[in-house]
Amino acid sequence: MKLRKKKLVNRISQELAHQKGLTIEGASSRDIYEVLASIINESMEDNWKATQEGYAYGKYKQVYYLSMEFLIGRLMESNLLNLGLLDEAKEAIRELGFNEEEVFSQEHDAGLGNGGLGRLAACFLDSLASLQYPGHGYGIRYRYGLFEQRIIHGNQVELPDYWLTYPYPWEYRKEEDAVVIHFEGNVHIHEDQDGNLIFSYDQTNKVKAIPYDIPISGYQNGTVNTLRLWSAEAIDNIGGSLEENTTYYKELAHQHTIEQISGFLYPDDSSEEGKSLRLKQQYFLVSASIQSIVQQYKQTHKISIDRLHEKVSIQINDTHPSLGIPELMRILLDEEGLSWDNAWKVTTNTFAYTNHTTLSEALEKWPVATIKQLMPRIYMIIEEINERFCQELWLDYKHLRNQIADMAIIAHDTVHMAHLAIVGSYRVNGVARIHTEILKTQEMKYFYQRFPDKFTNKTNGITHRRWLLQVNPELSTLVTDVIGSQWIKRPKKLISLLKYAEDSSVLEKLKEVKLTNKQKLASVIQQRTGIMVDPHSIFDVHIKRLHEYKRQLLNVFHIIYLYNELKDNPQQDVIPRTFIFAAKAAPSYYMAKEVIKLIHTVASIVNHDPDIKGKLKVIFLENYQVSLAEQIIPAADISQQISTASKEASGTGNMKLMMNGAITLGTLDGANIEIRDVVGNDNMFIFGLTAEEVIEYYRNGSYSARALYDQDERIRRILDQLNDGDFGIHQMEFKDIYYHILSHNDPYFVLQDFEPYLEAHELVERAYRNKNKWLSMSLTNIAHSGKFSSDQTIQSYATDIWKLKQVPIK
Ligand code: 26V
Repeated sequence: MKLRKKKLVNRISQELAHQKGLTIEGASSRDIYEVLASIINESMEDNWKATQEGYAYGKYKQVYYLSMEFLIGRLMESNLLNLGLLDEAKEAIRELGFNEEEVFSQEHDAGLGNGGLGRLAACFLDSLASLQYPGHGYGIRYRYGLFEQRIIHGNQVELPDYWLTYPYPWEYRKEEDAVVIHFEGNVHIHEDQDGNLIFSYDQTNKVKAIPYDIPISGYQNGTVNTLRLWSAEAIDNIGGSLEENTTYYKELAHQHTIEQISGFLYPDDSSEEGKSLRLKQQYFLVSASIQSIVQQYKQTHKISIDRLHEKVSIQINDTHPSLGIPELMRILLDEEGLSWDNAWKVTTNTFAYTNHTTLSEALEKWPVATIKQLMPRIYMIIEEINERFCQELWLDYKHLRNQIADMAIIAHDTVHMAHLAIVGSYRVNGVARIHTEILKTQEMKYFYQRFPDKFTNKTNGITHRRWLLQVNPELSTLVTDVIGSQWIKRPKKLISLLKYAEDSSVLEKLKEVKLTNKQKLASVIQQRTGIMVDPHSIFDVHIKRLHEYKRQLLNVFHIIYLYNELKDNPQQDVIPRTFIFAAKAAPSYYMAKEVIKLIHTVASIVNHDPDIKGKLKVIFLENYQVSLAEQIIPAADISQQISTASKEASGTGNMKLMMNGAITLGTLDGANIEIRDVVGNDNMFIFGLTAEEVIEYYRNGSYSARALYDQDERIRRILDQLNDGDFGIHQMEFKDIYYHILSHNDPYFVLQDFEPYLEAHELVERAYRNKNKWLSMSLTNIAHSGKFSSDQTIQSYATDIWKLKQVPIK
């Protein structure tokens, strides 16, 4: 360790001089960051090459994970960790007179995702490499990631996230692997001598896709896989016709339009505007990726293209890349000359589809006209797929016409992407057990009846290397001291911690670790908000995208209730609580933004009220992103996972928080159910309606928010306070929330779950008073969290869906 640290210190000094002509004294944290990144890259290069050669030489089957989002966050620490150099690097940085956090935070988060779906993709890449599976990511190199959130007077304001101000050190532009994508144009059909139909296109708008490759290293195992992100560029350089000014400007405008394709990441947004650009992005991603996959297949395997599926699986992350299905068909039919039946066999044995939500507003549908105009040949293929599928259905379901209409890919001038994805894939998976069951019995029930073997569950997971080893070094050291270090490679070994659930010396150390982490977060909070919080208070954490179904509003109602109680009875003996929120709302999601404003308004009242005497604090940390989550999670006591049952497909924040010893306060939804399976009711706080009850309410329509308002005076008081403007700057400030709940009949059952939620909170407080019991619960959660490592999840995808072999690197 000493030696390697010394070497690193010397290397950094040398490279500073060599690359930048600087001495240590003259260097900034930025300089150290850049130089260290170049050293890390050099250490990965040989392994990256060896990994690619190994895959090609052994002709192993490869999996490609296609996703519109990869929320990878920062890479310096995880690369160091994987190279086995993290501790040495931290020491070297300190020895050079710098602060490691300052150096690591020079890296702008790569925020190329909205939330869970994008972060899952990033965790999967980590596990694929760490398990030595040949698995690569394909995505878009957006110039602007998810917006930066600022809060001004309690309101969310969105700023562009320009993350490429400084050169991004982890990417390699691969000019030689560029491909061309065709949009629009005309399709011509001819017959060859044998009477086969031949399709050709002209007058298309061509866009060049340039790949930027990012190395994805495995944990201390030599494997380095690739995340390939595509950037859109115009094909012809400007300047060919300088004499003619109009052409020059036209050309510039044209170039600008093309570059827009990889211009920015769309927020999860209900808005209709700019939709066709989003569709262009999707086709851009899949066309570039599939061309690249086919090229690599041809270079590696000297077998014919009709065996592609033996060597390639393509996983599509939600329906966003589902145009990959007709795109592969197009390549096989028009470029490789396969027959329809042959091409369809290959395609449907290559694609597998993961569904991440059952929210109807999030299920993708595109107008026929848009697809037809932007990608006419692709539309023809979708039409043919639909035609053949409906004919098949017709044979079996003549008597069930409605069912055919419900399953059609094209209906009412709309293309249903989920139907295309199911029909074109050999496996369809949900992301938690309950979610998969809901797909099978509700949302996709006809498809399940027709293709029962396609459907499978793959409960999500998170990489324990980033979410425990890297972000919580104090806890990791404690765990390793107690049970040894095997858990790092085999997360299920964490279960050995259970033996220490009653061991007071271990529990005492766990208490110290949590307190240290809470003190650290308290100082982050102080720096960012100016508010002092008490590290001995309960840190009650609710961090995720802001959405009505995630019910941040229920949390706020409870805070208002506690505030009211304390105002009525200031002498009450309560354990001080710090409620911590972080969440971005989609820019055009009005209700979500109102909730953000409400949190801030309640915070400013509660935090400044002298009667409260610090018994309650409400903190909202702005600009939630991976690096902020990494600071909050190790310090959490309570993990709020309170979605309306049946709505949260899985959740992954629940797993991260559990792994760091937080105790879940949650509904029986998503993966919370599977967390309960392992830790039991004694080690978490479960409350509220079940998914069956929620679905039944929707079905029979018997729910009445108004009745609850009339019956429960606590609820009435809170809602009236919103309507009367008690929490607003002006009267009726939050009347929209009030009306939304009462006149839309509280679609997410906030009022129905209010009382059970209060009771659960009382249990939390009671449990927290018994410190040893609490610590024992916390340790039990950590012990069981190995089940939710993405290593487990990837292992299951690899054996059941992809049929992959592990490839040790020489
Ligand atoms: C999209 C939209 C678009 C329209 C407006 C409402 C809305 C709401 C949500 C979404 C995102 C859907 C996809 C997604 O991010 N799903 C998340 O995937 C995670 C990984 O599987 C999973 O843990 C989360 O439960 C699930 O919400």
